Amino acid sequence: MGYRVAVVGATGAVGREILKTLAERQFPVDEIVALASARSAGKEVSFGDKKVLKVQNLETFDFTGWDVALFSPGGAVSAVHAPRAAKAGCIVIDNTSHFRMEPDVPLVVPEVNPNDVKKAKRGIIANPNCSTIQMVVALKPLHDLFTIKRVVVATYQAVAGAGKSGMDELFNQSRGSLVGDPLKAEQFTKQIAFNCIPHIDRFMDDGATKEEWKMTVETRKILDPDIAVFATCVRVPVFIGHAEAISVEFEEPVDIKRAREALREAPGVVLHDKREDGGYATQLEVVGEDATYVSRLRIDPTVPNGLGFWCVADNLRKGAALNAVQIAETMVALDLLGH
Ligand code: 11C
Repeated sequence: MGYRVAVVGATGAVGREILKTLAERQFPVDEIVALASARSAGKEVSFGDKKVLKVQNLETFDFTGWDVALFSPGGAVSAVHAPRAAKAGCIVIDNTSHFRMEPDVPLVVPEVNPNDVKKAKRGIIANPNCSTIQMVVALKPLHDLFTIKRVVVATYQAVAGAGKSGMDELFNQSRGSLVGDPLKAEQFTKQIAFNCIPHIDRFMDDGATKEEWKMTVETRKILDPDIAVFATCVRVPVFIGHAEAISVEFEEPVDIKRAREALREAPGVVLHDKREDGGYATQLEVVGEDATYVSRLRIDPTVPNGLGFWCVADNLRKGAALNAVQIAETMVALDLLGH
């Protein structure tokens, strides 16, 4: 049996990646519709190699009879149209930050808390922030072994996290600085070409940015409310792929051999850690990959029960589209989708 599937925000970078991922993973689709703002209605988007979909207007679309909608249109649009779709009986998987911290909306990473999809009382499931997703995928097997107390993380986040305009700005500034053209900073607060900016999303009252706050509160909601997280989120001149340097303090003593074995076995994780020149994963190498890569695993002797590692993933894929599609797959496996 197949499903009637809507993709909302279908012309954006994540929307296109969702369509590609649904086709690649052969999600059981009976009918598929691509939706976006009135401005984009009539444009064409690809679904797999053979099919082209004409984008329809989200504003006037009736979700009655549709099984699942994967949303990535921006928070303000999801705020209006996700509840409208859910009310019509269509399960919503929302990629924006709008509903994530609402208590009756599960926040799901299928490798970590798959059964939380059963708690979708309002018919909405939230997809976490990209930098949180890859971190909790890597932390989960370690938490199961030694119980995490505290995490300190510094991120190295690609401009794709800021959408197509972020990628255009890095391209134009890089080109401009090499050929002597004037540089304009529009999307980012400072020049991003050949630079790193310790600022993603808006500032909060305590001096953290909202991206840093998201990493804290989302990790606690998905993995364990007792874990303390201190994050510093940095935008770097990389087009696609987020990297993170993660230091963890555990309740129990750490056995590095067991940590390695657990990471090797963990779903969604590839341990790529050879302790030699080039024996680690970098952003450029994981573009288009599904897994979260863990490298540079080592004991941190500066704290009791400490472990540090480097973690890399494709932020558009595991950080957004793939995780959303995996949530839909989880619902299919649990027989929670369809009428
Ligand atoms: C970035 N992580 O890299 C952001 C993008 O809450 O879904 C995703 C924002 C979100 O800029």
